[in-house]
Amino acid sequence: MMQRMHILLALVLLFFLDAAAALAGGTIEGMAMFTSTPRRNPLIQMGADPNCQRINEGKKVVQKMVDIQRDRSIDNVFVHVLGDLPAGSVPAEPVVIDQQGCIYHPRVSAGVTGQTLAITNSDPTLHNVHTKSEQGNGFNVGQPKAGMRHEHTLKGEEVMLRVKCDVHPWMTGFVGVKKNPYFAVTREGGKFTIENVPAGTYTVQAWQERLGAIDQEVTVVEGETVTVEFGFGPPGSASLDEPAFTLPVRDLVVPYVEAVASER
Ligand SMILES: [Cu+2]
Repeated sequence: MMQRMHILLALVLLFFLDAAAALAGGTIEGMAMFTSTPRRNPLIQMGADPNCQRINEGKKVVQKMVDIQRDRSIDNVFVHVLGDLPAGSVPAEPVVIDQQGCIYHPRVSAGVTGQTLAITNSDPTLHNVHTKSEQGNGFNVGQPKAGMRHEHTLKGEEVMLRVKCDVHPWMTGFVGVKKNPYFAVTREGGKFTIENVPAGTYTVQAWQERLGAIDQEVTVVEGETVTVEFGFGPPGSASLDEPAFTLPVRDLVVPYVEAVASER
């Protein structure tokens, strides 16, 4: 009798676990690709700060305005689901941007409102972290030593919050700030995954600092994975009128994949 009860209980438990999994929604995964002829990203001249130059001795540091890979996939693209979605809980772990070699790592990151954005300095030189925001995400902090850390609680939604350094004009970073957790940044071959999305039809947007933003309609089915590919053309061809970050045209030279491959 007792044994039968146990089996029954186990079955009931299994039923509820199944139901919980089903309520977890669906998954959106995919890639960001460059569909045109890649151009070489410009090299950064760090002569303005001998410390930065010394840290990067013997290295060629590239301004990765388009973080294109050999297979033309694009990393550091911010992908997010548009519309009103449930906020969910705020992750305890911060979004971390490290200043290393006088560059922001990662160049593009993302977090939810209420989450901590931590900026750390791994360089033995002065950085001045400066953001401008009308959504409460503005701050301006000097970090003269390695090991320093500044924390900011992300306040309002913002696509995108730009991070700059007043000492080193080439330093550029972006943070996507959203109220809900349905976003990702493409990594390791332009790939992204957004999990536990409530079933429904959405507009999903992929944002790239120079190539603009692309919207695609996506239908998420409970318990299933939908795949979406974002194909970016050259600057100016996507829906964003102006690139968020502009360098002089003379810096954008040398077409072809070989050039892209050689800087990696
Ligand atoms: Cu700096």
